[in-house]
This record gives sequence, C-alpha cells and structure tokens, in this order.
Amino acid sequence: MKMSFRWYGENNDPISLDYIRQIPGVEEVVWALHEKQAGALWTKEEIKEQIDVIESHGLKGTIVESVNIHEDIKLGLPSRDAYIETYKTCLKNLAANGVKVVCYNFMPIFDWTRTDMFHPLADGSTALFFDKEKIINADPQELVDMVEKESNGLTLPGWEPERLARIKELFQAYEGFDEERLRENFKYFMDAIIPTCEEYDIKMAIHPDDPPFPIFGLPRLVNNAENIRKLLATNPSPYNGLTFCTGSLGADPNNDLVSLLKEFNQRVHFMHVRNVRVAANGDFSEVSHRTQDGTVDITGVMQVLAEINFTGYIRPDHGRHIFGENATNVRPGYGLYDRALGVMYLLGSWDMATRQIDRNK
Ligand code: CS2
Ligand code: MN
Repeated sequence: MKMSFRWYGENNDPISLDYIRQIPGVEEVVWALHEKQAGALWTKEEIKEQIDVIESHGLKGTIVESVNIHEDIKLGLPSRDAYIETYKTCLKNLAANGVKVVCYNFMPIFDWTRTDMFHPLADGSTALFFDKEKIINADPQELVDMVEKESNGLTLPGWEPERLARIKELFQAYEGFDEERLRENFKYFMDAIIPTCEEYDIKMAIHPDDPPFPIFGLPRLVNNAENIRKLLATNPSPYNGLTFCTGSLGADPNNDLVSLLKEFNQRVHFMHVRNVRVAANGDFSEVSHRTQDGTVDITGVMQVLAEINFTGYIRPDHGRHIFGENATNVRPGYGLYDRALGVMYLLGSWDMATRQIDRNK
C-alpha cells in the first residue's frame, strides 16, 4: 500500500511539501497541473517540472488526480476524437515521467457537489455538508454562486470558472441524456485510450460519482454495485480501473463498502478513504476518519485491504477543518490537520490488521 497526500501545487496550496513530508508514512504526492482546463495538453516538460519539485522534497509523484475529461467526450460530440487524441498524448507524457495511475471522473458538468463548505460540527470544527432538500430545490446556478463565494479565491477541482460560466449551455446539451448514453460514450473513450494505457503501462482509475445519486436530472455511472459492474465490463482491461472513494460511495447507505471492495478490489488502483455521517433524511456531513464518527465502516475497509495485501495507492480524502483552519486559510476539505490524523488512523488500522494476519499464518 502506498500512502499518499493530495497537494495542489506551489502558490496554489496553503500547505507546503515540507509539512506533508512530516506526516509519517506518506511517500507519494497526488498532484495535477491544476491550471490546465479539461481537454488541454500536458507537455512532458510541464509534467517533469512538477515532479521535480515533489521529488526535491523527498516525495514521489507517480499518481495524478485528475486529468479531466472534456465535456465533448462525455457528450459524444464529433469533436471528441480530437480531445481523445490529446488525452492519449497526455497519458504518454505522464508515463514518460514515471506516472503509473491517473484518477479522473466521468460526471456530467459537475465534479463533487455540496451545499455547505464550512458546516459546523458538534466538536466546534467544520466540514463539507450536503443538504439533500436544498439540492432538490436549488437552481444549479445558485450552487455555482455559493461554491465560488466559499472557495476563498482558490479554484476547487472540477469547479473551474471557465467551465461553470457555460452552465446553462451544458444543461441544454445534456437534455434527454440517460445512463445508457453516457455509458456508451464512456466505452468509446475507454476503448480508444486502453491500447495507449497498456502500451505505456499507465492505469486509469475512475472516481465514483459524488453524491452517488442523480442530481439536477444528470445521469450517474459509478454509484453502486450494479453500475460499477457495468462500467468495468465496458472494457475488461485492468487498465480500466477504479478509484474506490469510501466517502462518495458511502453517502448512499445502501452501499455496503466492505462487500463492494471485496467484489471490485482487483480493479482498484487508488483508495480515497474518508468517513461521512448520513442522516435519515439523506443529508450527509463529512466527519473524521474514525469508524465510530460516521456511517462508513472504515476499519472494515482497511481490514479488506490488509487481507488482499493491497499494493495500490491510498490517500485520506477530505478532512474536517480543525485547529484554527477556516474559510480564510484553507481550501474546503483540504486542510492539513484532519487529513494528517486520517493518515495515522488508516496506517494504524492497516498495521493492526496486517500484524494479525501474519500471526494467524
Ligand atoms: C475529489 C474529487 O476533492 C474531491 O472530492 O475526490 O474532486 C476527485 O478529485 C475527482 O472527482 C476525480 O476526478
Ligand atoms: Mn474522493
């Protein structure tokens, strides 16, 4: 298991690589060229520059999150072929610099969605929050305005201003779109890039939909066992793999994370581990990583990873904002302290589970 930590780049992340290096067990930095819009080319030189910075701090940069998919690919427009060619070149350039796994998503229009970025928790900390009722009644534009207001001038991944400016137009383009059609477009994309992935040994790891149910009538592909089965079957290559995000999938209480991981682990290249607390009305709040603090069985998930001797990448996903972190000094969900505590919880669970397994041998 390779422990990693997400970092947004110099002058784009209040947290320094020097701090990340001090978190026990973290070997890898999950990075991206965050200034690149979906569909843009990542050159070998730009990639190398970023990895050099990471390596100069004693860390590795062999996993990227995300190389975003241009909307035309998801929509299946004729212009998709050119974007797919560019994507293949990005993959080759990443592989040439030692990158092994690319995390990405195939959600229409929005990346993850929340209604509050700094929702107060009982312990005085704050966390990302999803109010189901609010989303059902909201206009997508209201949500965009709220995210912009609360993100403190830092662009949130998947919420690039250029993309959001086109929101009305995009909703029109997706009119009448269903899961089947989106899945066909996914298959077209995957079939086109898999030969490149195989040749250059770079694995794709799709991130689940967040939240794992349709919002604003937009279809979902990676949200439950049945849909994940269908998605992986579109192209059976192991290079068509998964990012297993416990917080995203766990926001639907019908998803049993332990059994999902048991079923799909052969195709899981990247683990995002975080906990959520889902309320009876479907609202959910992000919480600490500890199993008892939420409704996701984090310990059970770590136990499965230990049993299969997971060799892929893992990172703590979002954390709460604690110890003085607030809207003025932190990117929502990506503070330092709770994610660092998360690393220790995950490593502690892993160490106990693997030790037990060794004893029983
Ligand atoms: C991440 C996603 O911050 C997050 O919620 O888990 O934004 C993730 O990076 C993308 O969906 C992957 O493309
Ligand atoms: Mn995630």
